[in-house]
Amino acid sequence: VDLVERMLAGDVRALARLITYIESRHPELPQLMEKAYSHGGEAHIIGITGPPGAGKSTLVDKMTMHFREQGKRVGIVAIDPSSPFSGGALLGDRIRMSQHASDDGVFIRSLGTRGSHGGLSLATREVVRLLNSAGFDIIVVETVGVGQTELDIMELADSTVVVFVPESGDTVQTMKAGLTEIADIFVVNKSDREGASIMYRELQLMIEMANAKPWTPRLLSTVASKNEGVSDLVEALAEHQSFLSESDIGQKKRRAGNLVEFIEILTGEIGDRIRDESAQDGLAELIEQVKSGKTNPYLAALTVLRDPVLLRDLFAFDGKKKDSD
Ligand SMILES: Nc1nc2c(ncn2[C@@H]2O[C@H](COP(=O)(O)OP(=O)(O)OP(=O)(O)O)[C@@H](O)[C@H]2O)c(=O)[nH]1
Ligand SMILES: [Mg+2]
Repeated sequence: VDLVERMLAGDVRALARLITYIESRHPELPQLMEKAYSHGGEAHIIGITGPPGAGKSTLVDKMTMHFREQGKRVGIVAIDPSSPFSGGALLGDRIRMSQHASDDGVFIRSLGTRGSHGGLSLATREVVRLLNSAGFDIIVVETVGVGQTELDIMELADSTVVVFVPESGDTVQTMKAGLTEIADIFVVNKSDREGASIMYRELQLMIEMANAKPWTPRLLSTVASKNEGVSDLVEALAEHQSFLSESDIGQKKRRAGNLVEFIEILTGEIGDRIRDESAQDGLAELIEQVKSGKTNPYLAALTVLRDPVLLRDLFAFDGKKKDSD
């Protein structure tokens, strides 16, 4: 029985192994992913982002408790775009160490940038897809930061939660435009701290000014460490999920996401092919010229796009690339 079949049958170790394949861009990944894809799940994909130390993992931990009470299986992917580490070293720790560690209805994994040739955003998409195929009902993607990378990664979520703390006023100022576009729910965590109500009002004003329709972003206060306000968050997420299925927004998001995924897979594969030193003849020559600076990369790209033979070589795929690592 192969890895995908074992994963589909609920084998968590097979799932973990497949995620390692994603990180190392294993040569057989496209075929394996293709197989996993034919078992599409219907998970609610939740993105959660915010500044370092805002309490995201603590929130996810408490949310997971609520979801488990509802009998839902939860997959959690913690992403740190600045970390080369993976496999659960950093972000996942807070959750890993908690009560969920021994619960087989909860799967936790961290992703760093290591080996993610195709980009962290594609790797994340693929991991989420695997968790979906493996039958998790809720998939949470935690990323640290509120920069462009995080916003890109969050595109794959059905519902996006942006977490702030009383001291993140400056972040809100600099991120204003981007935030209202991606956040479905704003959370002011650490509301037990001074300045929480100022932060709350600032966000409230921003939401009112943005006047977003048909979904007006929700605004909630939480004290994650004390499990306060977390059930409201879980409820708001369920509301947003219903909104998505009742309006055509959910479908539009998925359509756009599917297209991005297709483009990322294809460009990722082409990139791998080019890095792979087994490229033949004309293509290998061109690659060498680009590397050495004899041909400028734009000219090289145009050359490939205009030359049916080079294009054919580039796309010729036998599924057995040499390992480029
Ligand atoms: N006072 C207070 N502390 C909190 C609250 N929520 C979390 N914390 C604490 O804040 C610290 C950071 O919490 P994490 O959950 O690791 O935060 P994070 O956003 O996941 O951090 P990174 O993943 O490193 O960006 C921990 O010491 C938590 O115990 C809260 O509501 N109030
Ligand atoms: Mg964290």
